Amino acid sequence: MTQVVVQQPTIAAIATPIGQGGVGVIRLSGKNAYKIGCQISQKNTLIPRHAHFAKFLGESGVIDEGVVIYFKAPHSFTGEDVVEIQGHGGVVLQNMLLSRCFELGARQATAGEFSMRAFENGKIDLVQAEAIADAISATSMAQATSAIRSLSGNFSNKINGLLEKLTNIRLYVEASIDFPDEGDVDFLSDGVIESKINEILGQLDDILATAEQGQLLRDGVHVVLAGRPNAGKSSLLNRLAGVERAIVTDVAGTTRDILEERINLGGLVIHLTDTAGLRQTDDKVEQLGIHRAKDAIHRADVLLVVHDVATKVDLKVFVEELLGSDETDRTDEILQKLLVVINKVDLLNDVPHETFYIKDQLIVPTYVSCETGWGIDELIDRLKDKVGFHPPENGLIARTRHIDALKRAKKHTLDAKEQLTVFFAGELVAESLRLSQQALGEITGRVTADELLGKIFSSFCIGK
Ligand SMILES: Nc1nc2c(ncn2[C@@H]2O[C@H](COP(=O)(O)OP(=O)(O)OP(=O)(O)O)[C@@H](O)[C@H]2O)c(=O)[nH]1
Ligand SMILES: [Mg+2]
Repeated sequence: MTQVVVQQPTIAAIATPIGQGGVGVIRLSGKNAYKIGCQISQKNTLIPRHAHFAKFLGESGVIDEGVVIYFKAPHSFTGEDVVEIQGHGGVVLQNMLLSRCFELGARQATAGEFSMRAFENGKIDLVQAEAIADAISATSMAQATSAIRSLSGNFSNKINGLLEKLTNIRLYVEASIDFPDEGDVDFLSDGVIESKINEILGQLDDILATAEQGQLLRDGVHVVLAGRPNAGKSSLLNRLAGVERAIVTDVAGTTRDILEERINLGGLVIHLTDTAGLRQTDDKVEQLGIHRAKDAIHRADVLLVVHDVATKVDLKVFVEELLGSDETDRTDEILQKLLVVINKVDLLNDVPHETFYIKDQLIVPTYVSCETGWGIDELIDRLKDKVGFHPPENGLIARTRHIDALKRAKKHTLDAKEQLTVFFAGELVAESLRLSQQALGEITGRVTADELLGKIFSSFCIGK
């Protein structure tokens, strides 16, 4: 049976990047897309999925020539009638063609509106829609391939598999509530439900672990460099970035403002912030810089404290001072995200291996030389360990909202297990499993608030 799609008012947008290119594509979707496509390309009919060569006609003559393709509903990206007009990739030509589409009744598509329609018409689920945006904005190969795997349905299939299992257990539980005396078996205590719940918990943990890696892959981590003036913070940023991005001099207090650089460390994207060296100073500009540095330190996922191996100042004292200067006492929080780097080991004959304790935490510094590059690979490995970045072979892209929903699903499933094994409360088991299902359904969009949809699709580019 052919799916019936209610076609909405026609939208149009330039689907290729604005600029100069061999080809530029205008995309139309909606109830008049076919009619507008025929008018512009001067055709009486367009055969679905055929490339028709055409001269594109404007009000006062031919605008451009190229290829027009018609995708008949529901066999199109949006599920509606879609027409793609492929002309030359010039800004003026593309805008003239787009204006012509508007004259013929289409309106400008808003950001993500094509994908929103694809979602509404059941062509893709929410995870896949997000994966499109992530694939387009990917800045590393790992991000791109993971996004395409999510787009192909790998992530959605895992969620749908779990949803199906939850439905089955709910049926079993509901049956045991409705027919408590059926046969000789007491459904609630025969162990079947418990083992099925355990199976789901195991799978939830697996998906959660994959999703957490996927979120790290997508969003990266915020790493902040802090330390005394001249320790080599800016030199470390330059070394990790592979370009001379920050100014480096032997003048203490060189960096005044904070500077952020996005760096790809073998798949892990870090947003690295260089800061002003921390010291007592009367210089107004430097004071402001130090204030900003402290703000950045609190916002960091990982704090790299850089120390000059040759300085007389004791590193332990410095770190303790840094922690002590925090009025709100987030010492433990800062200790958690702390990595200590001792720089300039090229100035020594032997690299020391000193460790020390702050509170009860053992601090094992990483020794490096920003000048020669010695120890930098080890630092990168330790950074990855610190944030738990170990992406699996077939990773998937994921977002914070997915992880939040997975965690809620896990909590409700654990509740279900408790109601079953501790309280033997069949109704409450069923209710917790329903809540777990609801949380999982939010991921693919089976149960989703309109407000969330608006938020997701508005972050897309126009034309997608
Ligand atoms: N020998 C040696 N010198 C280094 C190394 N790394 C940095 N330096 C030198 O140390 C000095 C300070 O380096 P910066 O990177 O500007 O130090 P910073 O921590 O950013 O300093 P401020 O911006 O003033 O806080 C410069 O003269 C660098 O050339 C290193 O590994 N070995
Ligand atoms: Mg600096």
